[in-house]
Amino acid sequence: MAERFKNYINGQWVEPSTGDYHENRNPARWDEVLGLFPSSAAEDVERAVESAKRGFQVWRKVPAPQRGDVLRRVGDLMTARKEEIARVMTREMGKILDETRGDVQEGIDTAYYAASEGRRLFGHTVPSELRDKWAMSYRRPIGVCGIITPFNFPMAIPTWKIFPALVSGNSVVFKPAHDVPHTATLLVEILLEAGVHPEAVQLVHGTGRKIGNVLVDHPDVPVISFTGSTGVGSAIGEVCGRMHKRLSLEMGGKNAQIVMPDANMELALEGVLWGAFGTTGQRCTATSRLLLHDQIHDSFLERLVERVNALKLGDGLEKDTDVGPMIKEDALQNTADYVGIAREEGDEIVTGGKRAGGHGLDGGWFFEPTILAGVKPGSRLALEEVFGPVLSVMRFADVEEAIHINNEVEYGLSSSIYTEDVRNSFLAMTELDNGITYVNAPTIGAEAHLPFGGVKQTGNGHREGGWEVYEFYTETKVAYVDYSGRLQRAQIDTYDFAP
Ligand code: UN1
Repeated sequence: MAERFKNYINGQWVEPSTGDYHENRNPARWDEVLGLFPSSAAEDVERAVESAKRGFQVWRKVPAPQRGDVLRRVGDLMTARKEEIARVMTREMGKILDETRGDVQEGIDTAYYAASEGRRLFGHTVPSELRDKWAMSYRRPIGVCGIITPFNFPMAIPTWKIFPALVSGNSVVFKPAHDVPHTATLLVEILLEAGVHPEAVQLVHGTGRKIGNVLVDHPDVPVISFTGSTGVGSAIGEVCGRMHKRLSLEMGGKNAQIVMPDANMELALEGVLWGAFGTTGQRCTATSRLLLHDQIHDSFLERLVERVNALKLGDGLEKDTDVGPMIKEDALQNTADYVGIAREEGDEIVTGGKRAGGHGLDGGWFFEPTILAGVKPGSRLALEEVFGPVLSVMRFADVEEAIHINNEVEYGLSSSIYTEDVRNSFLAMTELDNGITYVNAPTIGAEAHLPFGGVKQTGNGHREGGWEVYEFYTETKVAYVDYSGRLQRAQIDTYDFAP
């Protein structure tokens, strides 16, 4: 009998009000049940929000450097448990151990960065227009933050949101992705062990439709941070817009890697392999378009296909596995549907294109790493996010055309150019419409201490990570202190001295 896990609400590990549980299964071997997790309902969210409101009142008064110290302990505990968490994550999410270790490390980096930010949280002190008066701005926490996260980075993405929210003095209600509840549970255990106030963090398991919506709609949750699909993000945006909530959205991508004829080809090959097929293509930052210069198109593609065909699919816990399974059947079906569309649109399926079987893969959601060549600008495979191991290859004649193709999609998360030429590099950095551009590195690989996010339909202008996310989780307040002992009227008495 599989272990039963609980929600964490009101300072306690509790069963869901529904009494219902769902199975958490291993995507590499679907018959393996890893645990039973709560299928929660509105009532659970209501209780969590009520408790988080109390938690906020206590936690906001803990001095920020002390909140930072708690986050430092979180980093230490995550470091001590890194291997254990990585293994849990690989089993429930599928990506290979190297990657899940990286995912935990990103959480550790985010924790230590957050710890240091507890001693900064800068405001400004500026001269007043008037004599004997001080003027300053400072940061205040906002309240209960609703945190809704995806399956693909089960540790890193929740930490990007939860750690800065907590260091800033907010409380959080965390609704992790339905498919990765175990990693989320470990994260909450660590937060509590490190000393976060027991009502400042709440964990409610379940689906977006049953409980995510309740959190978004809740009048006592003034902040929502969501990473996921553009469709769901738009629906959340409508509600939050109506309710004047602060909302951070991190959504789709259709990221391109550009290869110039002057590039180091071996480096560019390694970059696209990692960018397109790491995490089985299930990253917002995945390379889903490869733009090849006419001069090197054929030779590069030939070498790439050879390398892709050598990738080994399998269980992410096994040492020699390069690419793990997809998260679930729906995701696999969606990818297969896109290959069908590619076929109809006349793209050439150079390798892959179907569910992988045999060699012990039949019991999991494995899809062959797929390359589509001759993808035409404006076609669906050139424009739409697949979120699977499918790479659309397109060609271009010069750097201006490559920039044009990169920019013609509705998304704008990351981009990459491989070139040894300084002009090409700076043109790309300046002209590519993305939140992140990599030169001689793949479209994935963001670091925790820099702002992460995209332009256009990828986001709504906010950034996660780095120093900018602290703006999101705090409200600016201004104070003026007049110690002149008399009424001083701003704008009127300001320039009353004789020059
Ligand atoms: C995502 O793609 O969903 O940039 C997040 C990276 C990671 C984060 C990716 N650090 O590769």
